[in-house]
Amino acid sequence: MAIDLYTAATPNGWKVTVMVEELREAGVDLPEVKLHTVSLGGDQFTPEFMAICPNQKIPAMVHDGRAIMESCAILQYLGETFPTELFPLGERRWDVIPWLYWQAANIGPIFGNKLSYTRYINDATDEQKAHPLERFGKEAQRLLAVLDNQLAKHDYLCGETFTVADIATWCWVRSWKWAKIDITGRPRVMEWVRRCRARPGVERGISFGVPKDEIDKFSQERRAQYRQGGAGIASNWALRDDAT
Ligand SMILES: N[C@@H](CCC(=O)N[C@@H](CS)C(=O)NCC(=O)O)C(=O)O
Repeated sequence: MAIDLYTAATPNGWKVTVMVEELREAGVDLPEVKLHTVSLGGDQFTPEFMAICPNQKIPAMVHDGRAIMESCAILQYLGETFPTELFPLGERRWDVIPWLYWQAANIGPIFGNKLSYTRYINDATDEQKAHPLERFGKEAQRLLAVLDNQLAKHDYLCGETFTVADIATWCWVRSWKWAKIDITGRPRVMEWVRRCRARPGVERGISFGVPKDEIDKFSQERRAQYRQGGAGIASNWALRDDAT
């Protein structure tokens, strides 16, 4: 049965397109993957999308009649349904699952907030932004130190093999320049960013929704587009306080 993936060209969206391509690289004979682009200008709030994702955010997926939201839950579902080293089963899975939660609870929100205050929120003064920028910037550095400690022990986040935890974390950390989170003082993290980027499955996954020559560096036009889209989601005036 086909997999229906509802997504957009964002870090959380790319996690799943990378996973799909990595599964293919690992030799998995995946069913057809139908990609549905969700315009974050409002499609996330439609009743049709909320039937799949009550949380009103991409990515979401439907497979075998089951709808799944939350990028890391989707990674786990795909990992368990199509077993490979990307999501080890048995005891070894406990090397990976905590780091998948770590990404969802830490890297995503902190890097996302740092990015929003750096690039997208345009209804606050510089003075108002100073405190959250400092807070999320410092916490991002602490998380990078945690990542760095892991990479001192092995080539990837959870051991010597690339797993869903690398996919989830890398999709955020690779945008360090856009979020203005400096990783240059951490050569091991820089090298891991490069090591993951060199994988053909990763390259194909992050190509989703992006012109080939802009995979690693957005054009001015793309920057403006992301700034506009980001502001439409991030600024207080755009936030909704209902879920209807
Ligand atoms: N914890 C969620 C976060 C998903 C998320 O924040 N998605 C963003 C795009 S990266 C989104 O859909 N934003 C739309 C909105 O906030 O209205 C996950 O990992 O799937």
